Amino acid sequence: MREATTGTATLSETLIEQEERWGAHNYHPLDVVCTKGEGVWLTDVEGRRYMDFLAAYSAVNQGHNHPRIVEALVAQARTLALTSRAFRNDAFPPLLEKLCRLTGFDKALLMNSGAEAVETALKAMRKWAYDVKGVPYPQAEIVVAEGNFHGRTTTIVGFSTDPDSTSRFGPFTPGFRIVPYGDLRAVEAAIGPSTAAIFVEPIQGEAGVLIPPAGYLRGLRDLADRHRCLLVLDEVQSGLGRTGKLFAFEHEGIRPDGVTIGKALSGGLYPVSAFLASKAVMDVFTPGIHGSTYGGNPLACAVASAALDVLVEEKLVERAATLGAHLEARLRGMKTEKVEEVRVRGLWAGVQLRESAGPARPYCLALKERGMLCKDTHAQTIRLAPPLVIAREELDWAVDQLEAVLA
Ligand code: IF1
Repeated sequence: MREATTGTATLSETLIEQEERWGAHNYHPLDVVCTKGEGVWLTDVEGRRYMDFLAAYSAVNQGHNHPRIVEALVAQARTLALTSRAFRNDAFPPLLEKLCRLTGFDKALLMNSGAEAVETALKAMRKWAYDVKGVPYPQAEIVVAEGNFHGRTTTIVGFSTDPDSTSRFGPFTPGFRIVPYGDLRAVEAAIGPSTAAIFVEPIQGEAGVLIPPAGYLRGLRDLADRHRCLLVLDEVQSGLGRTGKLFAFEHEGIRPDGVTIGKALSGGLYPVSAFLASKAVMDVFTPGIHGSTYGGNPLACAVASAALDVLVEEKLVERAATLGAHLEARLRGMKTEKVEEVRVRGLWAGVQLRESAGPARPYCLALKERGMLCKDTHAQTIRLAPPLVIAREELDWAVDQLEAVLA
């Protein structure tokens, strides 16, 4: 419940105070209290408009409150929202087919959050190792990368190397081998007879939009094939158009055995995630061994179906490629002494500041004052990820703002 504004406090201040008083302090958000979203724009409770350059970490690739996805959500909510998987529903089968045909994977398993899709993938990798590869139980190992971000469950944070994620949440799940990101030799050295899979992000998001050396994914594919283990990629953030391809792995012309997606699968309207895989991998799941009350519910399926239609029909993947090239050229052309490195893939960029420029957060605060919202990561990187529906002029305006605060 919103309390009445008291004294001279603004509505924003009142709401922030209420949140701090009653909520857990597990975030440190920018102090902008949003109340409305449309396309690339967010409006706060004071009526100020901001261009959204985070896009809810790529969940709103299709733009905020895309009318077509909203329509699908409302229509389905009026009809049938949830059955659980104890019964079948008529929105689920068509979504499965659409998803598999679009992505080229044999089978899909629907969950809700990205972390749940990752947990599903981890279970699949391990069970495949026992059932198909013949690894002695329970010795399966999964090779993962330093600097990874795959979600917040206790198993997932257990193989994180970020002290914030792991801090005092142990004891952790065993069976993970952590190797430096981008280093094929380290991966090969970590592979043994009990290796179930290699599991990485094709581009590391939280680590600061880190793009691995050319040939890395192709090398991982090759290692997985030679050592008879799976290659599974986490495309929860990089997938569904962000990098200028439907999947980031397409940049190296490879196909993994499985992939996790989430975020933009619903265009930001509802939590929907999935694990997509080859039949050989997905067949390790048998009735009763994995699931979720909300996974594959009609509302989620209707929303995801519309979100995929928007992605395809509005050619958002192609758009990310074209505008991404423009973004890269503009970022590289910025007149500033403060930038150490610019990393761009599609409409996804990490602008890494020099040590001397200080932390990224004050620059994000300055951008907020100029009407542009983005988020720092790893202290010295400004991360840019606008909705893929952004117009070229809007993109130019945003880079102008960035250039101004970095001048
Ligand atoms: C938060 C980061 C982004 C992800 C990949 C799985 C998940 C994520 C590659 C889990 C989630 C989020 C969650 C969000 C912050 C965020 C994030 F900075 F922490 F790394 F996007 F860059 N795989 N990423 O990036 O998906 O369970 O959250 O649906 O506040 O934790 P989820």
